[in-house]
Amino acid sequence: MKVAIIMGSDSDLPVLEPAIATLAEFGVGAEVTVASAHRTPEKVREFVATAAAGGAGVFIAAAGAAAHLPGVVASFTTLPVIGVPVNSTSLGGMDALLSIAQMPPGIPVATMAINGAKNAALFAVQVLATADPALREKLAEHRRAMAAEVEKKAAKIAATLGR
Ligand code: RP5
Repeated sequence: MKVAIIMGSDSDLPVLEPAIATLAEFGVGAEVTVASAHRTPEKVREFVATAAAGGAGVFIAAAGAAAHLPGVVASFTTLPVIGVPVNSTSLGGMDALLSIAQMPPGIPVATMAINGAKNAALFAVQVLATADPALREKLAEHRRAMAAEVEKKAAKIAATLGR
């Protein structure tokens, strides 16, 4: 397992699914759990310690509302923590975004966009790729594929408009 994913509730899972799928696409092992900074703080501490001891190189932590989970995860490890604010309240995820992004100096969390789970996975792969040339090549290929998709769309629109 290279990436440890922790979410505050099972209700966050649909938001995290693109991250899980993206890591699988890159062949990066992931362990996924539900643990809450407020409701099961001891479980959070244990999961972080076990994942770090088990070879995780980076954490993805996702939560909604007053989202303390990514900061709490970061408090237990010096491994990089990527935070995903989840849109799960009437504030549309702004509450979680600010809770995660506005970490006081000393314990950073790399904050993604609201519901930005796919980028969290890509960022995790980029972190791991700093020490893994094969992963770097997979990232380069992924970008080439995205560029080819854009060109395909441009060609389709040009054909539709007859230009
Ligand atoms: C947060 O509260 C969770 O991360 C979730 O986004 C939100 C709602 O949790 P549930 O009430 O669905 O368990 O802690």
